[in-house]
Amino acid sequence: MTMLPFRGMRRSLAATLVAGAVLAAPAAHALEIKSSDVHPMGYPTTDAIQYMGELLNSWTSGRMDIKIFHSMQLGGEKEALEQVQLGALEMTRVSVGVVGPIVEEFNAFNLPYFFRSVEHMHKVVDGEIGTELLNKLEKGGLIGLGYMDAGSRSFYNNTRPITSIEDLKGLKIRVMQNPIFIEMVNSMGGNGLPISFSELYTSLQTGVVDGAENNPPSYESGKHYEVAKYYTLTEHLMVPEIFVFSKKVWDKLSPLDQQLIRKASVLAVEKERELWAARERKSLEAVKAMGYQVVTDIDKEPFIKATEPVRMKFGEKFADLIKRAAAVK
Ligand code: BDP
Repeated sequence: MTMLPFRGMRRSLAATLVAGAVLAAPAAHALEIKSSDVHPMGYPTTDAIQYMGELLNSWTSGRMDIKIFHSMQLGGEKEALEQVQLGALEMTRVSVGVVGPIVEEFNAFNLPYFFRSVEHMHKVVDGEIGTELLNKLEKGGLIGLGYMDAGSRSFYNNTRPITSIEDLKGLKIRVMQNPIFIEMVNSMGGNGLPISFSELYTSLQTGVVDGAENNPPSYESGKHYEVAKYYTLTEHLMVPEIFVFSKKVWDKLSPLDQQLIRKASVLAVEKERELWAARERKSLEAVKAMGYQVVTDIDKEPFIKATEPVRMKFGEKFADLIKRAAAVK
């Protein structure tokens, strides 16, 4: 049996789990976990979930596996979450951006200019607060398995390069389906329009919107530069990714299978973060190399100032949570 590596301290626990899983294999049910993602294979999130499937497969001698429905085969993220809540789909990887409407505390992570740095974000999501929020997902029919990286989101459009906040004025900007992002864009002078990621390319192409906002890997991987050629590093959001399991299905799994999935999730997060760091560096370079214009030198202060009312309004309800997150050093 080929065994994939376990890391450090967790080795003995994982080895015990594996030994148990192998012994239990004949009696236990086969489990094919269907998991969706809007990104294609080769993207950090899809590759990390594939790795998770390989681990599960190896640990259970093929009894458990993950089948990935990538590239929006199952539509957008709102729909995927609904399917997972219903138990029609076992798992999905989505942006925390679309989780706010299910568990509103997640909107703390969706506030513009909230996290100070990637390190700060990691400390918050990997610490007490992150776990607390993952646990809250249960009331929405979801089991939170972990947070992956997604860098910072910036604006891009097909009308003009954004060199100051004034350039955003009047631009129709697609946002993820969550009211907080509509108000965020409006506060900066644009018009925020909530549209599913699965309809974004066409919306840009047909001029339903003038632009959108996302991290460099999504801009590059989705070929959005073809239809929105000006990218500006406003870095106004640092929204993590999340992957969730259906509580309906989870509750029927043996404690051992649940442990195996949890264990593989931890390793999938590590894998995604490694892949992310490399991909993020490459994406903007790739776009620039194709001759597209990227504005990197931008004064963020006016953007931070303009979005203050959004942080006030949406942050009011969980002021305590926000204070605790801000205090994380
Ligand atoms: C990307 C996220 C993806 C979201 C997408 C979006 O990886 O989960 O669906 O943004 O803007 O960065 O909808």
